[in-house]
Amino acid sequence: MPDTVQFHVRGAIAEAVIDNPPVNATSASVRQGLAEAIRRSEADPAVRALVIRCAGKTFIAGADIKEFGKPLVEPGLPDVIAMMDRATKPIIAAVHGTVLGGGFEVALACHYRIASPEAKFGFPEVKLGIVPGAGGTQRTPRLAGLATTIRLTTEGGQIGTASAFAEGLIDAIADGELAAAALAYAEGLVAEGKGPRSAGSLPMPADDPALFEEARRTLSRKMRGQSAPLKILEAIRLGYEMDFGAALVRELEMCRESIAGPQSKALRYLFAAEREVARITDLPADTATRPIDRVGVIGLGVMGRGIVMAVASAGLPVIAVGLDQAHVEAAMKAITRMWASSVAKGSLTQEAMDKRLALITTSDDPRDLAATQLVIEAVTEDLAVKKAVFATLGQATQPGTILASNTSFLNIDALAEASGRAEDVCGMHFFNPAHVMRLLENVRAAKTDPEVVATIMALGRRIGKLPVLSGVCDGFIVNRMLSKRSREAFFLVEEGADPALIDKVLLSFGFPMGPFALGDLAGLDVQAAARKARAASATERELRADFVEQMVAQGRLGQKTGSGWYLYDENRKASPNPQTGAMIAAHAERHGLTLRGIGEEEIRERLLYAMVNEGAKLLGEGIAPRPQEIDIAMVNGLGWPSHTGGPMHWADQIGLEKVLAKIERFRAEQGDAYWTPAPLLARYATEDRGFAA
Ligand code: 3H9
Repeated sequence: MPDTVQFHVRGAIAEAVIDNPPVNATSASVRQGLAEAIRRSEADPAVRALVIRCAGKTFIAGADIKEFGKPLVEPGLPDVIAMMDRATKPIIAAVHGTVLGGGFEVALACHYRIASPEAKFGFPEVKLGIVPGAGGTQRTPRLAGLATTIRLTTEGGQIGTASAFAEGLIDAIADGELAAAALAYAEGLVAEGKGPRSAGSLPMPADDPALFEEARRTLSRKMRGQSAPLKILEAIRLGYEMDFGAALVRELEMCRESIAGPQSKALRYLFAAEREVARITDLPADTATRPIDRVGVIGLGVMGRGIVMAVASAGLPVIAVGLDQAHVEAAMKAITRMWASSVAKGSLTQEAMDKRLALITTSDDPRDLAATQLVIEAVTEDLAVKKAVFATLGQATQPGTILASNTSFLNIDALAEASGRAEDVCGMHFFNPAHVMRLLENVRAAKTDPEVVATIMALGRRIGKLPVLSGVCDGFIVNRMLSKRSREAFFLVEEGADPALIDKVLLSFGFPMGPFALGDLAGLDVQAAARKARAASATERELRADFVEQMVAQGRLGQKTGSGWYLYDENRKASPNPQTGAMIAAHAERHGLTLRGIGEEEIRERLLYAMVNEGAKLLGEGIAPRPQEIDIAMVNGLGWPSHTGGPMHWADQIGLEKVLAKIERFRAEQGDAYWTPAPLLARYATEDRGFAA
């Protein structure tokens, strides 16, 4: 037997115990071990049944992702599963932890399933752009029906043991220790003379084409541009088109095709990148973290409130400090209202809401922050105001208390100096709404202590965020890259592109929204204020493209006034706004500009390559440690479509030489100020390599 699978016989019951840390993936040695265990159990006349279970924290969490793209080492998982189908003695899966993907498929191919009460079941393949390949799309409908199968396989969510039992996906729930319960269960089966049985011999549930059609429509909208969800629907339908055996063969082919495709490659890259960005390259793994058991938040506007909610939701006590009592009360009212609406919707229990509220204490005196080990500042975005707050915090808190700013654009080094304790100062840039958005840009300033960096990275994960480390620059990773897209979007409009076409191009690329629909949603007054704040560093051409200011002057603030780039009805449904075309034409005439028709390809490339080029600058300047940080930040902060892997991975797939050639063309047409290639991009293009080597 290979090291990763132990085989014992206890009386009439054989046991195969998989031990392949960290998540008991079905790596080659596990597949070999399972095959050998089945062979031995079949060959041993004393054995009447075989139990398959796992050591460690989980049952098999899926196929081994690290083997994808490499030559297959025999036997494949479907071969092992075929052995189970042919077995003459009952095989029982005893499952705990996360029973996912290929692991769930192994369990479903076993003849009986017993689960510990806390187990979770799911098919996360879709999140990796993969069609399940070891019978998941064929056995699940036969056991649990179509609706459950479609939901589990196309959305990639998980269900608990109780639901799995109710849906017919497991046969028993372990009472007490799983190994002992499984042994007793197997002995019971033997005593009752129960033999093997295969879900494959059950009939498919009655076909329901309307259900498939509805799923197709929903998935095309919710997972726009992704091919796996629709392929999975096709795979489920195989059960109606051919017999079980033939359907398994075709399902496996579809699985392999999906793994070989660019979307799965991109999604697997992001899976690894998400884990990679937790490891800071120049920070020794044993860097100490500072204990945090109480967090302070100062400034209780929209961002401050969201941060308070995020911290309290994670079970950490938080002191919320506002400007005065009226601000504090308004903030607490807003927080209570938001959680109450979650309770009303059923996504939060009243008990959990009460617990969270009990973790929040309030004050209008920064001196109360002395009781915290981390203060997150979220006061108004004004350097003088923030400097004053940091000077106060430097005095009001103990040395060693981490002082983090939630600024989006201001210089954290300046705040660090103002505090008098620069080594304790860093950035923690949350995204709005802060209690919902996963991305957190943690910012290391010039003098930030390594322990502070390690602490905020760990704390970010503790409060359920996805922290990415950035250096100090104007806008950090996401806003700095986004500002280049906004610039190009306004320039394209000035040159003649229809804003609705620009939005459509990004929507079809896979973004949830285009820049103009987004502007209308966020509020054009908000956008105008942001443009004003940054006017000093803007070029003449950027200032001239003042559409937002023009609309604000006319009282067109976007969705909230029913008119912006688009018109909105009382349900906020958008339609074309004739005033927009008129504004663009008048603008062109006023400035003597000639409008031209601009095709979708140019629109896409100018918007997206502007971001790629800026990403290359961030890398070259060392602001972003690796392309992974940029890709994770852009996918989770801006909604860059995950199935393209993020801007840097996407550019790598196109080829940096091609990207550079286009950037050079835009430079010739648009000028050096906007399109000088990042030196790193130019160098990598000539070295014929990508950002990710
Ligand atoms: C599949 O099954 C296809 C079949 O249908 C077809 C077969 C023919 N393989 O997430 P964590 C590593 S597709 C290899 O931090 P957690 C991970 O990289 C697969 N390695 O822990 C990390 O390594 P490192 C379907 C894997 O406790 C370490 O384990 N299955 C795999 O927060 C810890 O991971 C999935 O998609 C894997 N399958 O969460 C499951 N999974 O420390 C994906 C994890 O070096 N996995 N690793 O960075 C998960 O969802 C979570 O990892 C899990 C644990 C919930 C299991």
